[in-house]
Amino acid sequence: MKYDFIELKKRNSLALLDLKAKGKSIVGTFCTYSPKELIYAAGAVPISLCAYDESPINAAHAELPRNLCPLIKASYGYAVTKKCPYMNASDIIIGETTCDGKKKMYELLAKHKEVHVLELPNMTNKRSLELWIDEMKDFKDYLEKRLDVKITDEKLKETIEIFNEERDVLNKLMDLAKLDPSPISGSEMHQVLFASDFIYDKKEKIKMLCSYIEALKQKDMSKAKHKKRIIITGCPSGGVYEKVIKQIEELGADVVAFENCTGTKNFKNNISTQGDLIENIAKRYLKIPCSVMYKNDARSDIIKNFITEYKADGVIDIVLSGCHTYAIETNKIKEASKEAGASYMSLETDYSKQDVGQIRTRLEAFLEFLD
Ligand code: BJ8
Repeated sequence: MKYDFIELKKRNSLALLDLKAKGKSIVGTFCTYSPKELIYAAGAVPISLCAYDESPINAAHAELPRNLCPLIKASYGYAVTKKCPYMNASDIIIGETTCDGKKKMYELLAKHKEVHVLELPNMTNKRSLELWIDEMKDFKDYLEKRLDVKITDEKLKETIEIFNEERDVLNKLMDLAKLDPSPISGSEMHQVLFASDFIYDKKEKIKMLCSYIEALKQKDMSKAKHKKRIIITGCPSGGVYEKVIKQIEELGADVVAFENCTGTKNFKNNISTQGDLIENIAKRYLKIPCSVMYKNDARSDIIKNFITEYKADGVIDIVLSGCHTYAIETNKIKEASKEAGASYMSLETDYSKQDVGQIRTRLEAFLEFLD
């Protein structure tokens, strides 16, 4: 069996356009806080619209400041250029009130597409949870009316079970990297996790992931050598994969875990199928340890645990230029890393190729220091 997730992603994208032509609704999302279970249970296909490519950025500059985060500019640039098939195919776009840049971008995006904004609270206390539960209820009502469907408890439970299964499998995949040497490289893992968001056929994906995990477990690692072990944290890494993840590997180290939205923020914590399902969905999503939250202490605890569990030597914190919340959290993550016995480096970058050499030099120095 060939484990080509990129090929599967391509096949799914083509099939997606077919489904769209047959009347299936496509719901674009920009953030891990989007409760995809509700979209699925409404019979629609959720598709990630975060752009990881420099090419559409110029088109956004007429309306967005140059010093804004590249992810926001590139995503909006695609709405302007109409060159992203996923953006073009989206009937509705879901936005959340996360960082200021995204919030203001959604206002502009409404000129191009129907945008439904979820009011994500800034904290995770009891009152915030109540607000978020109400948002989930309103979102369910909105989807039912807009798509003319009924999201029954039965359908929602079934969908939650599929998503829980998918999260379990993705966790198992990343758990493999706890082995030293790891049978899966960071770039393989990144490729699978990244493609994963674009494969809407969950059953096919889960099946392929399970056999991929089995094959990795059987891999002969007797001649593999120990390498320095790195955890990636911070902003989504899709747009800087080549210059960060690939270069770390070229320099002889291993990336063993992704504590970001390409990685565990996307698949930690399952949803209970007992009791009030909407409440359970709200609880799961509010646990995501994103820097946009006031007092986001959970992220430091996760980093400390990861350093122990993955036997990591270093933590590399990716900060996309203009991302204030992740930039401000760098000191906290540095302290947490040191406390758990790992070296730390924050890496501010964007989607351009201008700093590839500079990043390589910094990575080289950091990895050398680990020896
Ligand atoms: S849950 S990380 S997807 S908000 S990098 S656009 S925060 S200025 S991508 Fe994010 Fe949701 Fe959090 Fe994940 Fe703003 Fe920062 Fe840019 Fe960001």
